[in-house]
Amino acid sequence: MTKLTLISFPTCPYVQRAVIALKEKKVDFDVVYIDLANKPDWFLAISPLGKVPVLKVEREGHEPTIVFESAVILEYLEETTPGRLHPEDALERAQHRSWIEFGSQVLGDLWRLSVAKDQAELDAAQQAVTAKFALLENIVAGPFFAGERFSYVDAVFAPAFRQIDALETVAPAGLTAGLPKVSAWRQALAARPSVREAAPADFAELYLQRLRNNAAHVLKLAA
Ligand SMILES: N[C@@H](CCC(=O)N[C@@H](CS)C(=O)NCC(=O)O)C(=O)O
Repeated sequence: MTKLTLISFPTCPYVQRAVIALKEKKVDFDVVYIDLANKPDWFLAISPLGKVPVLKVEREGHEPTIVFESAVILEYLEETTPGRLHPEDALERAQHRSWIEFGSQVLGDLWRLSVAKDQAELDAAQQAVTAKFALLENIVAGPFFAGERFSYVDAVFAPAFRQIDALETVAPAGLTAGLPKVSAWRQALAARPSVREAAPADFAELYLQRLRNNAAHVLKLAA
């Protein structure tokens, strides 16, 4: 019997990837939230990069083991738990891993968008996001990334779309405007139970509060 504990932060999009995967695979796990602004010593002792998510794996007869980096956690879960979220074919699997990395870059762009202090920084981040979604418009099969089957690429993009949903409640930026396939994908992901359950109900408020605390330029565009 293996016990899994996910060390988490409520609004972290990388944590959400792991939560979505665990829920899709119907695997039991515990969650421990930490305050990233005041990281506890026990966390710093087990987390080499000081970042969440961290997965603590406790197997009978073994010392607890730490797995860090969300993409690595997803791979570990794929190899050890039922329910396939990667394609069977090695080349397709490699492509999905490439798009997972692309998803991380989108999160980086969204981070830059959320901390932009002026219009020039905001424009640059916004253009980086829209250019990546424009590229995806030609790749997404629909309703999910690779068709009917939900995959890890979906688990990776769902938290990015959740951030955009929150952002667009106050400062419509049209980040997926004019992209029908990406927009439909965004809607399909928002409706998926594992995605809905992967973040707190007040996610949008928590996310926007962080933007307010950072005096984010994007909020100044709000009507
Ligand atoms: N590459 C990492 C990124 C994780 C990450 O950036 N987590 C953020 C929260 S969303 C974090 O823990 N930041 C704390 C810090 O950098 O001090 C992953 O995929 O797991």
